[in-house]
Amino acid sequence: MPTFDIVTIFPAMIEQPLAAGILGRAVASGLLDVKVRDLRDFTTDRHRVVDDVPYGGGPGMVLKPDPIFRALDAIEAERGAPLTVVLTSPQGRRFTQGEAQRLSGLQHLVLLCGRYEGFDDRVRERVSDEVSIGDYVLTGGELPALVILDAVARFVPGVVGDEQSVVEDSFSRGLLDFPQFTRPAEIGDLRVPDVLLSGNHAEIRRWRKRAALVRTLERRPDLLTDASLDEEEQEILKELRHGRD
Ligand code: JAH
Repeated sequence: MPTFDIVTIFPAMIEQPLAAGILGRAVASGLLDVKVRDLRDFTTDRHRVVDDVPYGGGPGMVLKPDPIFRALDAIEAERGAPLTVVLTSPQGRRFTQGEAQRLSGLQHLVLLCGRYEGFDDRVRERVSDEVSIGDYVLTGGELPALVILDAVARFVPGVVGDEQSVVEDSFSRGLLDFPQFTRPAEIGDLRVPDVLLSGNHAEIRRWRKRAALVRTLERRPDLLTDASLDEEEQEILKELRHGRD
């Protein structure tokens, strides 16, 4: 289980979400070790300045490298080596479920939250992984850091109550989830599929496999290239594709 250090100029953006829900419980119970570090605590000037104008001119400000280097040195002195330093930016490799699982096996993760026009590029000398959570621009790296923390923490034993749901998670299998229903069996004219009320567990399993494949084929056919399908699923997929083209 990795330790987590999150370096940010807005600690409250990280602390507030970490006080609630499944992550909140995991932090409170000591299952997750997360420290939020205020980048301004690693400045040395009276005004605790973290940014400066870009060399070469242009709009906006750039995060100064020295407070970040001092933060990383302090974290390494406290946690020990090796640190894995993750930076989120639109320039990074796409963050995936597989990437989350890989990071969950490391010792010490540091998430650097960018702001403004980004980091002085020399910071990348100390960065192990530059990742993007999607192709859009945000106001800073705090939300992506929370996304990464959440996705990685789910792999820490005990964080998610039902261990089975982590390994059977749709993305771990490479398919979208099948549709879920709960009571009542009828609401207005909307009915739960009969098969789910039948008690026939073999039929239910097969219906769910088919429904997951239908969804994946319709919404995310790109996932099917890498999906690990059992024999029954391969057969259902062949049948579904035959009906389409
Ligand atoms: C924006 C620092 N992958 C999405 C993503 C990640 C980080 C940022 N934007 C989008 C960002 C401004 C400053 C980071």
